[in-house]
Amino acid sequence: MTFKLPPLPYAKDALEPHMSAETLELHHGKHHAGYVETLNELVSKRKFTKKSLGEIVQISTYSPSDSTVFNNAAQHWNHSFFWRCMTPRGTRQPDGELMRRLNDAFGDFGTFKDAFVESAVDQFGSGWAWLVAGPNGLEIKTTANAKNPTLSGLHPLLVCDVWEHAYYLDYQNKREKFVRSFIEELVDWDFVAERMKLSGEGNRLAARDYVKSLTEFIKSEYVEGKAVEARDAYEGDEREELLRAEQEGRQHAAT
Ligand code: MN3
Repeated sequence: MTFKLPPLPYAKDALEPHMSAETLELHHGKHHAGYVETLNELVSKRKFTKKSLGEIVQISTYSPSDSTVFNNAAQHWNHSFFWRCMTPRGTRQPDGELMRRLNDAFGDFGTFKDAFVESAVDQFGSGWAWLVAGPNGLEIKTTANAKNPTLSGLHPLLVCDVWEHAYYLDYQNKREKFVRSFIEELVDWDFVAERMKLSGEGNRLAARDYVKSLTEFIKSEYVEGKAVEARDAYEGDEREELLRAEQEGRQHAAT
């Protein structure tokens, strides 16, 4: 599979003054494009040619010899997600179910925003600050370098890139000011709400698929074939006993 740099979902100058066209030009057009280019070079030479981006991220993370593949694949995933999290038509705050769940998890929206900024600032060195949905409800997580929360089975709803290349041109060393602008002015809360709906639907779909495949497996002749093979491996009295049990089982199933 050849990966492509996704186009930005807005014009390069659309996020000004909070994120400049110059930052997006370099961040999207050079940094992200570079990850995609390196990833394509690496996967063409390795065992990942038929895998999706999500699969490559999950598989390569466990393989020390594939750490460069992991870094470039995960950075492609993270950046593609990051661009979608922002909009020039920001609504400044979510509503409905998303707001209710943020209030449940953090007390109120202001407390959530402060906690998000604090976590992003506390992430030492390069990394990412996330809002995720998981078994404990909505939570803020940070990850270092290229890592992301899908590696721990969590469902990302929102991310802010806190590598220096994300903010140095516009905010210099003031990461806090950058993340504050991001959370106050740039977040596409409609996208975050869509992601949240998907996490519920995703779980239901996965559960439905699991039950379906299990039912098909049980109904398949494969299961019966294996039982017959196992029974025939016995000899003498033991085999007679198994045949009787099988006969009784069939009669029981028929009634
Ligand atoms: Mn970046």
